[in-house]
Amino acid sequence: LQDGSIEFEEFIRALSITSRGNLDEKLHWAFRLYDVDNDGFITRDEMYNIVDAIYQMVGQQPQMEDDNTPQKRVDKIFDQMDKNHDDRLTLEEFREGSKADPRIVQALSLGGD
Ligand SMILES: [Ca+2]
Ligand SMILES: [Ca+2]
Repeated sequence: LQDGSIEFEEFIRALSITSRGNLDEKLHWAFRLYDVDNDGFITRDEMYNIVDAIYQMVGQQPQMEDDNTPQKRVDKIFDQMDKNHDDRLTLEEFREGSKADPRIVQALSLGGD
């Protein structure tokens, strides 16, 4: 049984795929990556798993400053993206939210071509 986390290699492969294509394609890939159980919604837990994995992958230790922990980052992303406040993101919310704020794209490690 999966615990909601994904294999590290699978994650790297997915990220390298997202490094190609236009932003729409990247966002679609990212959405599917974050939607671990494939139910069409990204929950806070699902996003936290990925953001936490990114932190570990880049060797970045969570800082003592509140804004820079994976949990705070996820909360911030949800505050901005989850327009109807149901604690889950649709592809539409994810896509619109990402386009509205380039810093989110960066936070999701999709930017920086
Ligand atoms: Ca899901
Ligand atoms: Ca929502």
